[in-house]
Amino acid sequence: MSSRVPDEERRFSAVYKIVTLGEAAVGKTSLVNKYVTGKFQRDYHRTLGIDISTYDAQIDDHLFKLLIWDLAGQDIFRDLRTRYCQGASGGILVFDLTRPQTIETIPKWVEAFREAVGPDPLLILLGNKADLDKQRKISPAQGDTAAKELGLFQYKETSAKTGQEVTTAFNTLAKMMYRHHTSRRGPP
Ligand code: G3D
Ligand code: MG
Repeated sequence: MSSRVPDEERRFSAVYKIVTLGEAAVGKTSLVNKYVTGKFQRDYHRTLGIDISTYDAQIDDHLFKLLIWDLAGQDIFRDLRTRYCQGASGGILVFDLTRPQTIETIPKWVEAFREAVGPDPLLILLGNKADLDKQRKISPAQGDTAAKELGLFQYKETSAKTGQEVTTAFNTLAKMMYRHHTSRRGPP
């Protein structure tokens, strides 16, 4: 007798769309790959379009279906950025700790998300490539301040290469989305 439960019979606590946001080559795709497969993906194809990874995340007592949207084209119009975010419950907002210019454009991604989703965005800010310690240009305090100024709920330093904080970051976001949606629904 197989213990495999068919997908349609599983009890999901919720299904969420998550978007990745941030400049080119900060590590968005690598972070998603690390989270969904546990492996660091070294193949980098500069393709255009959107990849959607579907991932069943068991977090504490809940099983969530996460639809992780990952946008390959970076230099996109404001209108497309907003449409990409539509229907998202949350997002990971990524910059590269070794390239200060990638944190400077974070506000425009937050604005696109707010425009599409609402004034209270469930975005987690990630300073990625924490393994490249010698090339680091952004301090933990600078990342923290940026997240606070933009009204984001948390800042974390990650590495898609070593796996540092990757699972924690996505799981924290999933838990925040769940808390947010259940508290908004109110008592039965
Ligand atoms: P993007 O999806 O944001 O455009 P990618 O970024 O995930 O494609 O990553 C861009 C490059 O950064 C890739 O290198 C990738 O291997 C590297 N990278 C991503 N995350 C990390 C990290 O945490 N640490 C280190 N050291 N490198 C990382 P290549 O050379 O393939 O272009
Ligand atoms: Mg990518």
